[in-house]
Amino acid sequence: MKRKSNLAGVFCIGLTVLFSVAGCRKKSHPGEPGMPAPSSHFLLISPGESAENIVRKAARVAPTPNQLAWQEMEFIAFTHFGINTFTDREWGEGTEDPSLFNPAGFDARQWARTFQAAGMKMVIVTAKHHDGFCLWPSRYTEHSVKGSPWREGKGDVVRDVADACREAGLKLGIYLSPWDRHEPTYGDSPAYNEHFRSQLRELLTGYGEIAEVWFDGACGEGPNGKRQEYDWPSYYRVVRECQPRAVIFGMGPDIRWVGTETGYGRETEWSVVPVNLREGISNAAPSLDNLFIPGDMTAEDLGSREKIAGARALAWFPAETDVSIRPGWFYHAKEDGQVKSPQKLIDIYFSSVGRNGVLLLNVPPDKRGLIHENDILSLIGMRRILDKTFQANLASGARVKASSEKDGHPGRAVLDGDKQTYWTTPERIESAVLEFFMPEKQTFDVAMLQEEIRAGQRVEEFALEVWDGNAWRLFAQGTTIGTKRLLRFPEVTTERVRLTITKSRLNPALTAFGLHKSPS
Ligand code: FUL
Repeated sequence: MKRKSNLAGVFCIGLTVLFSVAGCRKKSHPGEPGMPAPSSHFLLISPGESAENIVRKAARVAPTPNQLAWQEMEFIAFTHFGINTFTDREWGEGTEDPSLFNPAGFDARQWARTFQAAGMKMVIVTAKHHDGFCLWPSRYTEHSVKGSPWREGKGDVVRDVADACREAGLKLGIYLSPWDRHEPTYGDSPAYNEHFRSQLRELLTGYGEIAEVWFDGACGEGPNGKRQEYDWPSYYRVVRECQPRAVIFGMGPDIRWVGTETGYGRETEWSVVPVNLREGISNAAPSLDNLFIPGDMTAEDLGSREKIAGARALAWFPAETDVSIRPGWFYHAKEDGQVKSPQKLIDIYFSSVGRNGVLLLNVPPDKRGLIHENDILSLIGMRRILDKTFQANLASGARVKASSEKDGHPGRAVLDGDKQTYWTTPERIESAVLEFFMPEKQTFDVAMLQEEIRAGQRVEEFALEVWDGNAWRLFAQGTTIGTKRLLRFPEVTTERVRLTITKSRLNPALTAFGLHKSPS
């Protein structure tokens, strides 16, 4: 997903937002005294609203249950696989002969085993990339596995991946490129939109539950020289109808592209951001899927107070950080020596999952139809480091003293390992301190914080300090927290730490705090 300027012509890029559903309702949240009920995942700002009011409203925008489930996955796999795997290209022309596709050792269970062992929770498969070649035997084109020698044209990659994922307890996502360089109707907008919806429906009805639908923004000129106008709202309707629990990425309204393909998200990553709406809407319960206009979400600052002050509408639109384990998205033998090392993957994990994003790591299967040994080694190496780092929360035995806590939401809730409990302060107390007294000295170099995002994303600035016997000494600080914030710093040894929330949009609510030691 990136801004493109190239061969086939002009590309419409974009991302953006929108939703409609009501905010999530859960017994310990809305309506509780002192804890403002989260509103919806989307809201309109009236002309003339004060900046202060907008900030408070923004802090109450909350994820939908689908978005929440997606955020909790944290780490997911992308598999770019298709005709490009056999032509050694990144973007096919659409003229490739399907007979080139022949992954003789194809084994989706090997993919699923690898991803499961790496701690990933979902696999997103490129059912159709820009070249139009379909990994499933679509009824709507001959340009697919049907025309390949693989399994004598009777194979179905999507089916095998779906079955293997189910067996391994992984969720399944689908990448279906709207840009199709093979399909003759592409560029004849109504006809191609119908074709695209048909393919989408095929995938969303034939393979069990689909948890994410990945819409890229690439939009090249068709062979007939005509530009395709994608009918996004009609695509969303197909997804909502066929897979009501799926989230729509990119050009859809549920999840945004983080804005880079490096694997590094923003230091300050807001899940609540301004969104563009079509004109002419009324304030009466608008259907956001219909109003959403994909837009450019690549700016460095998307959700600061300054940005939201001028917004017409705000939405919960969290970041997905996609990156490939190799230089390319597709497999190329010449890149076998350029697989990212476990240390590099760890750095990416801290800069994506640890910066309020979900990490979508691409691991492209090779010509055999298998995940390459080098990629497996890196993934396993990464997993070992993560497991060792996070196996124990060194703060877990601490006594917790809060500068302020609301009834039923004590400071120690951040250490109980229970996602359903959280610490919060009474309303209007927007800066607060949690002090941790550990029974004995601990040595750590990683801190982990999680906000109770079901109540919204609120924290704007925090600091971590250690008591050195005479005074407090700062050892780490950050801005946003969101779903998860990870910080690394030089080793600290102490039995006393304090966390200060210095700035928050509403009373802060934290569900977890951890101190960890990475393996040396
Ligand atoms: C981009 C595509 O053009 C690349 O080929 C790749 O699929 C990447 C994830 O998205 O926009």
